[in-house]
Amino acid sequence: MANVHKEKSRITMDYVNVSGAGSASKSRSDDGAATAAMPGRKLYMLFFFSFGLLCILQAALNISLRLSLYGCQMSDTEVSCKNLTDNPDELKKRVSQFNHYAQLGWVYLHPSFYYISNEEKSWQDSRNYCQQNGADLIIINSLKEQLFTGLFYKVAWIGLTKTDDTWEWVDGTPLTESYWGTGEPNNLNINGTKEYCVETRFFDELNSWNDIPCEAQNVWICEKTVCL
Ligand SMILES: [Ca+2]
Ligand SMILES: [Ca+2]
Repeated sequence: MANVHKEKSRITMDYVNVSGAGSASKSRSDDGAATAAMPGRKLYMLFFFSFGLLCILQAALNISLRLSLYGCQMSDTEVSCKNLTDNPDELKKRVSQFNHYAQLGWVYLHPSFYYISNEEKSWQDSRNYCQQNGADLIIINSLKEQLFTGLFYKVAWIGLTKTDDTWEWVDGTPLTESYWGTGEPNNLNINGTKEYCVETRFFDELNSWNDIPCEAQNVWICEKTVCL
């Protein structure tokens, strides 16, 4: 009975401590053990609150870093593909485009359709053909795409030219990742013609590119990006 009474008394004092400073002062004088419990509880609460806040900050940091890294690795095409779901009208337009190029028999490798010609033309005439079909000469953005060009087993134009002594893709972006064949680009000057356009000559090798005069006749590869 004595133990029960003592426990009851302690509970009462805890309640009083919460109610006000005056009562707390009273409880300290009555029972030292009870008064020590409150600062401890506050410390625990502070600890758990701080720990929780730290976890949230860590999670936010992880997410922002992941987004930052992912964003760096994404090409403009992939970014536009990512944003596609935010725009229903754009999605409808892309579905229509997808059906169009699929019916034309172009080959699809996400996120683009490709066409390789049977006839041969100069680089510019080849580009004109692609543009007349709503596309352009292929821009090789990745290893996957480079390997893909080799699957046609043809020497073909790609959308890379030299402008002001700088290699540039048909969309105006500078060349960063390249797959030049051994000894290329060598800019051979045959009959005064510079090698300012690029073909995939060594198609059975990863590094297949060769610079060649733009007036040469080649088959060509068109690319049309359609994000779905
Ligand atoms: Ca591409
Ligand atoms: Ca060459």
